[in-house]
Amino acid sequence: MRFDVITLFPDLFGPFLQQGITRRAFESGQVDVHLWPLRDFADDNYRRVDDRPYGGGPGMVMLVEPLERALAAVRAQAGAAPVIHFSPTGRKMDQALLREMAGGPGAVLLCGRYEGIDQRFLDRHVDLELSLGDFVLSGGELPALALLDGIARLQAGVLSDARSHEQDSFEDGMLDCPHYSRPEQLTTPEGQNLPVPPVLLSGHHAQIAQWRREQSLQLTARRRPDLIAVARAAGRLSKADERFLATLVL
Ligand code: 9WO
Repeated sequence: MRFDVITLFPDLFGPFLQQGITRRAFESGQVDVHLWPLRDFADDNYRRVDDRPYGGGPGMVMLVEPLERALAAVRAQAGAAPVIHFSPTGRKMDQALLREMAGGPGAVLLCGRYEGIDQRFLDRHVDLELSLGDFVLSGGELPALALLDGIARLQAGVLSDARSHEQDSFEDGMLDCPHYSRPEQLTTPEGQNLPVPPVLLSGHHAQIAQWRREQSLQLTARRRPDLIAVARAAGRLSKADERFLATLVL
């Protein structure tokens, strides 16, 4: 799958894509990322890609023409993948969307800066607007990296244990259970002893699976009751899940 990133700050991408487990997806070419520095598509000696907003007001607006030249260059190499723009006005990015995209052809990722992009470019070329949440950043680069990271780790062979993302929060619509590792007893500086939940040391795989499911259900019911309602409506809660949820005092 191929991603073409149009950005004023291509240097932000390299270091991130070259670190950690997702590096494998990028180095193996499973996820092929091409960076398109927008300034290369300016048409004047000052490499201008922005100008003042009509109607006045603060800040600068990204110009249509350099963006159209950049997109034409992408199209000449990459074909007709959908164009994604990152903005708080977009559809909330979620794990279902990442799963869907992880099996697809890729996309053109358009990273805005300054006050934003001339609306005429957005109207003509953007297929999908994605939001990470109700907050404002200084550019679309971090949301683009978040999408690339989320998709890279879903590629076959990227996680060392193939089943590792079946346990992730949201893969089954629930929040992930808590995790513990050594030591078995943690002594805090205040002299408290914090043991690992005993069931995890028991070796009873069925009991461990049940404990983890119940921890997931409890955490989800407390923090994200909206996700419980969705899972229930979709028929993804078992009778045992419902019995356990009925015992909870939230
Ligand atoms: C910013 C903005 C703020 C409030 C309502 C709508 C908005 N749209 C944009 C916008 O498209 N901004 C461009 C991209 C240019 C300035 C930096 N940009 C940006 C994207 N800031 N914050 C985001 C973003 C993207 C996805 N999820 C959260 C924030």
